[in-house]
Amino acid sequence: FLGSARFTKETTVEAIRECTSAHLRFSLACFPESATPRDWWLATSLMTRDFLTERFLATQEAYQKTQARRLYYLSLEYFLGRLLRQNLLNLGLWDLTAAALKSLGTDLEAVCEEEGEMGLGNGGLGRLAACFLDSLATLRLPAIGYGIHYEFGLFQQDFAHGYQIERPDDWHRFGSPWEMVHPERVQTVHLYGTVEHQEGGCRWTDCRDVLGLPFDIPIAGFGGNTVNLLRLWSAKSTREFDLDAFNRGGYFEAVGEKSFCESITKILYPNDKTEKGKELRLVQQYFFVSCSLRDILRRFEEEHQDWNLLPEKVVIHLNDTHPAIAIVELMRILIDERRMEWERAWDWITRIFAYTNHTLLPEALETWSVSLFHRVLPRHLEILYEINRRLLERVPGTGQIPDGKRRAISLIDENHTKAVRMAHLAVIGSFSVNGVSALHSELLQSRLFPDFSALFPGRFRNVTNGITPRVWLLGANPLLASLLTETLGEGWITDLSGLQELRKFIGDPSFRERYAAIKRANKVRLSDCLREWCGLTADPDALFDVQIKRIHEYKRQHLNLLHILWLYRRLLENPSAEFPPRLFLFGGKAAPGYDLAKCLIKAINAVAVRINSDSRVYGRLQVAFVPNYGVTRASRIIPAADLSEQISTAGKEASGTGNMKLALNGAVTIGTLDGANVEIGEEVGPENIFIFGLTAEQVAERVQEGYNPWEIYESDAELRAILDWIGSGDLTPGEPASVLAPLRHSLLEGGDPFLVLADFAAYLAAQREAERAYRDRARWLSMTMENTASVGKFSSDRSIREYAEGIWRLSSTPASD
Ligand code: DL6
Repeated sequence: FLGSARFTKETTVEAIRECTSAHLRFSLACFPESATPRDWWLATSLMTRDFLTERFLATQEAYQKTQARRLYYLSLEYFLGRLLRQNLLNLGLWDLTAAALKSLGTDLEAVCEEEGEMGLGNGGLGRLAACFLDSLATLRLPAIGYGIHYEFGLFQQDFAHGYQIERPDDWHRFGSPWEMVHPERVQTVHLYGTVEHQEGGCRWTDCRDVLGLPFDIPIAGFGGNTVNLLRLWSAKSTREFDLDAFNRGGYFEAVGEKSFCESITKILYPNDKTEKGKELRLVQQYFFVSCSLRDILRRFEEEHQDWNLLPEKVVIHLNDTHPAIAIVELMRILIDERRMEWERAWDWITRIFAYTNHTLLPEALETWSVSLFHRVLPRHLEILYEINRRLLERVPGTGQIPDGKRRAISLIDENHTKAVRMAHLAVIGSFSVNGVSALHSELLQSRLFPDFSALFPGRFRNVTNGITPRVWLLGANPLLASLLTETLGEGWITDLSGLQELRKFIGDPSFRERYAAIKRANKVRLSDCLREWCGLTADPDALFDVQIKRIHEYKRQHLNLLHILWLYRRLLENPSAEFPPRLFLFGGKAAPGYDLAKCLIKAINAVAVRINSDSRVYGRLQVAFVPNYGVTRASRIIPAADLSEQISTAGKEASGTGNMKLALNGAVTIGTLDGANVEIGEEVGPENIFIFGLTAEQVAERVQEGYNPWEIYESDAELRAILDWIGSGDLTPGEPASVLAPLRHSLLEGGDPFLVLADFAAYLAAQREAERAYRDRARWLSMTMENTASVGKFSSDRSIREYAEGIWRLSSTPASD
């Protein structure tokens, strides 16, 4: 409905109004007078999509004309959040649209609130993929993201009596204005079956076939020149309905195949670290990888006559091991379908694939039992064995029995039941393997893959994660964004290192006052939200101490909780103790099957109820657990935070990206030397961060020596009292005393696997230091401004530039205006 209006600098309010009104009338069949807020959101989104589509076509034309080398980013997760605000900001149409809607009697901010979020991801990994898509388009890089069109995203979280309740996330129930379905690009995927070896090749037969239907979502870069594509596959049955079975009287049999197929993309697995041995998960992975590879090859062949150009024109990135089966699938296509020689095919593979590892946690390293793998992908298992045979040939060994090294690097783990190690496959099939922070990349080589690192020197590197400033500053913190633009110009939006210039203003009283007023306003805004989200009346002048992330033992929400209880006890013992008023704010979901994480949620909620209703600490201490934490709530919380809790056990958090978002918005970090905290510390300087606790090396040493949490328990009376209190049942009146006992148990009898007690004293000291700094208002303000000014490195534009130049060899390919 754009009519003659095109996306240019001259796009007018009038054009936007007409296009929105036309969608209201012709796409939604409704009159403006009777339009609901949702109708306005839909019409505004469809108007925005028209502009996106116009730029999308121009972008694809530019890529095709230049026959650009393309990146194909494979990720099982994309945590996009809401899209309307971000698309309008990136297209530069926010103000015009606000004016257009106002003239139609509607408020754009309110319209944006109508949007649900696209939660097709668990946490950091999926959100990183979303930030990367934004940066790829902003840097005008020829790229396509591929993933799964889950019918249900990450579960919605509620609390009942402090316990986590999960509800399905039915985000797609009424469709989405952002996507376009392309039935003409459907792909067929084969699963199960058997392999027949014949002369001249082999046949994979008797398979179950599933269709992959693509849903396309446009991804706008900032400035609107480039709009890239995110293609998400939805599984459909080849036979919607078996009429013969139905006629025989079997209704369920008649729809059985359909429901099997559709179950494949029904739901995002809600676990962010482990998902062992689930057949459906392996099927999900293979399904989206197979659809994507066929689509990639089709695109290549439409553009190029010469098949030999494939490794020159195509680079495929594996976002963690989830899509690593792509290595074997492409190998199968090359040798079985394209009849290439093994050596040549493998040479191509190791020029096409690159892999990012996102975790060192052993339980998160994917393996598939050989028997399951064989059942689902029999031909792939054969190929995998051959890849392994050739790999092991490279390692000196003795006869048939693999020596320690061969065992260590083998694609097959023979220690328990035989299992395929997907991380090993990803490493040997890729020309580049990277970790996501300097520390993590170093540990990847020294601890996780020492043998591969010796075998393939030069393959390993680091690319520290980043976040997009368009979402996490321009979109989430409009007041600060305006101040920055007014002070420094717009450059920071695409070159975040430009924030360094802010240092010149840190001593300027009027700038300081404005910066402080913005933080205060954001805290007031969050306080309003907290009333709505959890019925809490927060004090905007309290220190907002924020820990927002998935609930996991290694992230140590319990360390935070122990400190809260310590503070509570202190205040009760000594009501005149000098502490600034504090609000401790938590947000995050626990995997539904992760009992201890759920117990932690219950514990935090129980402590919140106790403290918030205790008049003795009224006005001094509050605790809030924001339910259903996701991208949308994060963008309200982050701009209002004072202190950012990044307190994982050193060596366990690969990078973290919440740490970057919070620092950029002026929160000061209290954290361990883990993941990207190390680099944040280097950028902001030791005087602007509170670092505490054991280093990764010291953690390893303590464990090696035989760490015993009971020794700390015995020697620290205060800590002992807190742990016993948690185990006593006193915090959960009316419920069995055992409700929170697992928490105490894990820290003592359970051996405290994440060394919470070992870091407790150091954490306490760092907290006291943070309070001292906060009470000195001038010092604190300088610290927060220093944080904003210093973290330009953590823009995802910088990460993507490093990938594009150092790994993908991609060139910026602008579309014509
Ligand atoms: O790289 C993105 C993000 C990191 O910032 C987190 O530190 C890391 O925990 C997370 N990793 C995962 C791994 N899941 N699996 N597999 O989510 O990646």
